[in-house]
Order: sequence, then C-alpha cells, then structure tokens
Amino acid sequence: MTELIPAPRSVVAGEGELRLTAHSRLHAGTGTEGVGHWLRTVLRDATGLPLREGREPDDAGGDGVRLRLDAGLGAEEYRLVSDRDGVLIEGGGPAGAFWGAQTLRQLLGPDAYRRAPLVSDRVWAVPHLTIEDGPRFPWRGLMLDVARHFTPKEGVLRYLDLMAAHKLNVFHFHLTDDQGWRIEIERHPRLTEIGSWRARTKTGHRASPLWEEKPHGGYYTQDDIREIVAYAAERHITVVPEIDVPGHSQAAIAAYPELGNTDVIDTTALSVWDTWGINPNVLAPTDNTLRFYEGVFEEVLELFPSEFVHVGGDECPKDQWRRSATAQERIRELGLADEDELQSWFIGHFDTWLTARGRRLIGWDEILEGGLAEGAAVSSWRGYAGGIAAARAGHDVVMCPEQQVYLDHRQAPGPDEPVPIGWVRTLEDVYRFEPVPPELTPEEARHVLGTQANLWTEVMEDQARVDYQAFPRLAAFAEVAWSALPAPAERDFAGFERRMAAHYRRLDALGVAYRPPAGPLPWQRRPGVLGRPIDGPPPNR
Ligand code: TNX
Repeated sequence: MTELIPAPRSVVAGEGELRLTAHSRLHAGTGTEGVGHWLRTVLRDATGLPLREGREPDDAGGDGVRLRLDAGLGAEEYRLVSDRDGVLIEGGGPAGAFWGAQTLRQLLGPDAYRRAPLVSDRVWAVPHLTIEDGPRFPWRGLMLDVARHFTPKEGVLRYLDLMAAHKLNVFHFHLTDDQGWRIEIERHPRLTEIGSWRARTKTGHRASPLWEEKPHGGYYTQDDIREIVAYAAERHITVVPEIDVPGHSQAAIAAYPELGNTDVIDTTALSVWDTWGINPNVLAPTDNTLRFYEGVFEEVLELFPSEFVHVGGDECPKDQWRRSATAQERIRELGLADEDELQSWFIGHFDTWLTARGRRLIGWDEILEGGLAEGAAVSSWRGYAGGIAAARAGHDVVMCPEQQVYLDHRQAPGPDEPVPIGWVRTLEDVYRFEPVPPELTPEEARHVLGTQANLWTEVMEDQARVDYQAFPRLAAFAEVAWSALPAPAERDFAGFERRMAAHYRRLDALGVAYRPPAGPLPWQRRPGVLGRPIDGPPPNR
C-alpha cells in the first residue's frame, strides 16, 4: 500500500483514508514555515488544490495537513500520522519535518510529482497510518561532476529536487577538473573565460578513437551559485563544493600557465584538456600557487556556508614534481622525504587555512598518502581501505567505494549497455552495499559520517545520460543511506524491487530518464543481439 522508498523505520497501517479537498488547509507551525511553503507549492502545482493557510493548528479543518516540531525527536527524525483529524507531520527539526513532507508526497501517489494536474476532479487520498522514521547516516550524499560535462544550472536544481525526493542531504559539487573550470572567481576571471571551454571532447572512454569535434563548456556565475546553495538549503541539502588540487588542474593551468610546473614543461602550450584519464599536468608547489588558491577559496567560502570544503587531492601524478627543480627545492627546504610528503604538505596547507576559518577539509583518500592533515576527513573511493585506515586514525570518513557506488559504471553486462565503462554495478549490487565495513570496531565506525554515490560524467554527455546512470540505482543507494537495512546478504532485494514498481511511476511523473527495469532493453529486442557474449570490460581510465 505504501511502497515507500527509502523504507521508513516503521509503518502501522490504519483503516480508511484521508482525503485532501478544496477545503483542506495547510498549517505550518513555528519553525516549519519553510517546509510548509515548499509543500504547499509542490502540492498546489500537482493537485490544483488551494491548500489555504490554516491559522490555528486545528484549522487544518479535520482533512488538512499540519506541520510542527517535536523536540523529543532527533533533528532529521519525523512522525507522520494520517487519521480522521488530518495529516500531522512532526519533525525533530525543520529537516525532519521536510523529510516527513517528502513521505506525504509519496503517499499521495505518483501524480503528486507532476507540475500540473492531469484532471481537475480526481480524489487525493492518504491512507490512515502512523509512520516513525529517521535516517541511519547524517551524510547521505550525491556527487555530480559538472566539469567533464557541464550541467546547466536548471539541471543542477533538478538534481537537488531529485535528491530531496530520495531524502539525500549532501550535494558534493565537483566544480573543477582538467576538462573544465565551472565556477566564476571574480579575482581570477580567466579561470572561466579560458578554463570553462574546451575545443573538442573524446567520445566514450579514454581508449576510444573517436572525438566530438565541437566546443563544450559553460560555468556558473556567483549569483547562480548563491541560487543553487539557497535552493538546496530550502530542501535541507548542504552543498559541499570541490576545488580539486593539486592534480586534476589542467583547466586552471591553461588559464594561468604560471600555476603549472613551468620549469618542466611549457605550460603556455596547454589548453583545457579534451580527453580522459589521469593527467600529468599538476600544480606547482609554489607560494604563488598557494596565494592564488587561497584567493579562490576565499570566494568559495563566501558562497558556500558548508562546514566541509572538498579540496580533491586525488590522482596527482608526481612525475613533474620529480623533475622540477622548484619542487625539489621546496622538498629540501621543508625537510620532506619525497613527493608524497610534498602532496601532504600542499593539502596540509589548506587544512590549516580552512581550519583557521572555521571550516573542515575533506579530500579523496589519496590525501592519506604521506600523512593525513589533522582534522581532515576522507572520501574513501578506492574501496574501503582508505576509509578504514582513516577511521582507525580518528578521521571522519564518507564511504563512496567505486566498487559499489560509482554510478558512471555500467549497470548490466552486455554489449548494448550504452555506457562504455567496463565494470558492472547492478541495482542489486548497490542495494547490497554496506557503508560500514565489518573490520571497524563500533568506536571506529562512529567516524563513518555516511555514504555517497558519485556521478562522474566523462561518458554522460547530457541530462538523459546522467538520469540513465543515476536511476534506478540512486533509489537503492538512498535506501542504503537512510534505512537501517540488515547485513547485505539478508537484505530483501525482491521486496525492494516490488516497491520500485511504484517508485518507477513517481520517476515517470518527475520525468526521469531511468534505465528501464528488468528484461531486454528496447534496443536489445533485435534478433541475434540478446545473449551475445560480453567481450570483457573495456578499459576504464
Ligand atoms: C576516478 S574518483 C576519479 C575521477 C574519474 C572516475 C571515473 C576520483 C577521486 N577520481 O576523476 O572521473 O575515477 O570513474
């Protein structure tokens, strides 16, 4: 009946149903006004009902919706009661009330996700029931890479809505990479003037012989960013910006050649990168680079109020530093053992810098190599190992191992799956992903802040492709992040799939171009294609 995703902690069904009508009112108590505004807006659009303001708590009229806070609940917890008195949603904090409002939308049926009513006289009903609910993890993240392929602002706002519908609450915004710089920085205008466009793009994976010979690019102005951050906040989503250093920086070096290792290569000859893989052109460890990026981060901190700021730190080849007299001089001067320690020093600089400004640094698990900066947190992407080591050393961790939650990896074997990355991560693989590895003691496991699914976009050139890769797996991921599921082998995947039948109707109403469920895909119904053996995973990077 309820078919909720992610599954709530408990549902007690009643008898009968509550109907929302033209007389129904919506009352938002103190602290829930923002949630009330959001709920009224989406439900008015979908239903055409006016849902007028209820002045008193009881003025919901017996068939209306009331929102209020209950200090006895955790900040993100909520209780939803639907009975003869109406729908009452109580949240521990505004976020809890918001997640409860999301559940109400699911209970109203798929058409509650549309932006205009299909018919004017339909019945909008909520079954009588009581739901008690709250999240397993405080960090339920999604990373979107807007550097490899640019997602225009509207698409970002749309993904924030999709996250909210799945009770995800951290948007990791991968804003810079070798292939593009996507955030306006006022004091360094060439970052976007030059760094936000590339001349052409490799089609498919790195080894592909094909190119799309068209410029690709775009960026967000600072006002766009403010709007994105505010829109996310209305949905109780924190935006964590990522400025990737010292690797993945060719777009910045193309804009400002002095940022690169000028004593090793002619950095003025570099352009925004047009292919994929790990790039040798990394930042020079000079004072000039540090000052430049402090300037970048100053503007970033003004735009993003999040506690955490992501500095990347991944995939930084050390070859140029090995050959650079300047880098070697820095190693000597600082008394460092090697280039790995130079990377730690670089990250450590920004850790100190961010900490002094009341923020916390987070980086990919490579920041562990050569010593991890104190207070820093780790996004564990190369499996669990980095996360385990970090948690044992007392650092906070977000678990996002590529073996389970890299949504750019294909979701089925078969030569016709449209995305060329070799590894297969099925819907069931994601559903059986466990963010807390059994090796951790309960004490260490407390450092696992939560988990995150990552959408790298080398092979996703537009919104339809991003949707296809993200869904339905993001729904499974949301349940892993929110619901207290049993150990992987005991999880009821068949039950999840049954609930997904209802969830696909919601995704349809939202206009999500998900991968069609089960059975041969439409383009696989040609004779001779089905059952063809897989030729092994193509190279990834
Ligand atoms: C590794 S995950 C990367 C990304 C790629 C991704 C492709 C990480 C920190 N680095 O640059 O886009 O693999 O799956």
